[in-house]
Amino acid sequence: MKSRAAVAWEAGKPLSIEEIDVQGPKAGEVLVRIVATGVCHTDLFTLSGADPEGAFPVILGHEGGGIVEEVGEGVTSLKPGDHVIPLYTPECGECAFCRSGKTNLCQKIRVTQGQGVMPDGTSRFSMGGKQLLHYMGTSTFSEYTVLPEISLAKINKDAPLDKVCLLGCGVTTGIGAVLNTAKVEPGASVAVFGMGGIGLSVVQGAVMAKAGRIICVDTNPAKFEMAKMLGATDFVNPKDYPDTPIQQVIVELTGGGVDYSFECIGNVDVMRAALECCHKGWGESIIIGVAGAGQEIRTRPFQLVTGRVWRGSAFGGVKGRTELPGYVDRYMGGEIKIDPMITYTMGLDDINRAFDLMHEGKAIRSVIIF
Ligand code: NAD
Ligand code: DAO
Ligand code: ZN
Ligand code: ZN
Repeated sequence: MKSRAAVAWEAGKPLSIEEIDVQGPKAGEVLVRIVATGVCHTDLFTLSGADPEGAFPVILGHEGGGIVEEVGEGVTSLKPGDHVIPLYTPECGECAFCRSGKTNLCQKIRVTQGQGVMPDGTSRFSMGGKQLLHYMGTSTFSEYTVLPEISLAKINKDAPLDKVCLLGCGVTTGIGAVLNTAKVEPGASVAVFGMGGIGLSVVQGAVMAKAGRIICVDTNPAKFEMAKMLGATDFVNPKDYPDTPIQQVIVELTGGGVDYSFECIGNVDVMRAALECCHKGWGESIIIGVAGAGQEIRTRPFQLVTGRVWRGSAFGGVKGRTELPGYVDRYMGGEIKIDPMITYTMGLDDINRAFDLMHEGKAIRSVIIF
């Protein structure tokens, strides 16, 4: 079938709106009509060429909401008409990782997903006979996309897909990092570095966890208004302290450091500051940001010897098929806020504007409506 899609032909170039060919679903696969998709910093990162796994030409996009159009042979858990959120972290329920009870990083299709193809090693996308790659197993910048059954969470049909699409990455990643990875306790102090879609969702998670002090750090003070509206208590712009390392500013502000910090930028120097602003003896720092290819983190080992802990979090530690429907219900019940995060809505033809707005620091999230 034909599908309108934004194609990334090569790194560093704008996306091209094209009419592509999409092959129907094979066994264990599902054809989905994407209704809406968010544009996340990770799409920008891959398009820039900094992503070590980035391969081209590719259909980017991983923050979608859609409706099942057709299912392949053997698919039992989904049927045409079901509303779904694509999962870049699938959940097979059978692999050692899924069964461990310790991680959400299902490995069942990890190798082929990383190569930009379906589990049988081939792509469902092409144009003029030339193969186009899948991205993160989701490729939501195409009106029609094909995913493995294990990469789809079935959700409440009443939920607006142009809002809950953000649960496919940003909002869930931030909230889950607080509730699942850090397990922030009531009254705990929290520092959040970077007030994009991820950092603001960490703020939401910290409010849900009943954290005491929620300190936001961003070099763009325009981001603080939304953080305050979501319940953050303190706001720090590193540019206001040109002579003091930001970790020292936070240690002094809190009388010893925070209980938990979250790095939501992808900057290895900020990752160090986020660890070192944690309280001696127990402070934990969670890395969410994705750093560029080849970058490394540094600190003095004594920071860890004296009780600070470094952790990482992917998709907020959330198991998509079992837990994401509950996130959708919490949005429907008013507990999770998504609408204020959507700063721009536009059609597919304007998708490059969404990338420009993110570059310029003007968008929290742009949502593309097909
Ligand atoms: P974003 O670009 O919207 O937000 C980043 C924020 O950081 C901006 O507000 C910017 O002003 C601020 N910032 C930049 N440099 C700074 C500095 N030196 N000090 C303080 N603030 C600074 O990005 P996003 O969409 O929120 O994504 C954030 C990161 O999370 C990215 O690296 C993205 O790839 C990553 N990510 C990780 C996961 C995961 O599962 N681990 C999921 C999604 C996104
Ligand atoms: O299992 O080895 C693996 C990789 C899982 C992918 C997790 C990706 C999380 C960070 C990427 C940002 C997503 C938008
Ligand atoms: Zn994302
Ligand atoms: Zn698995």
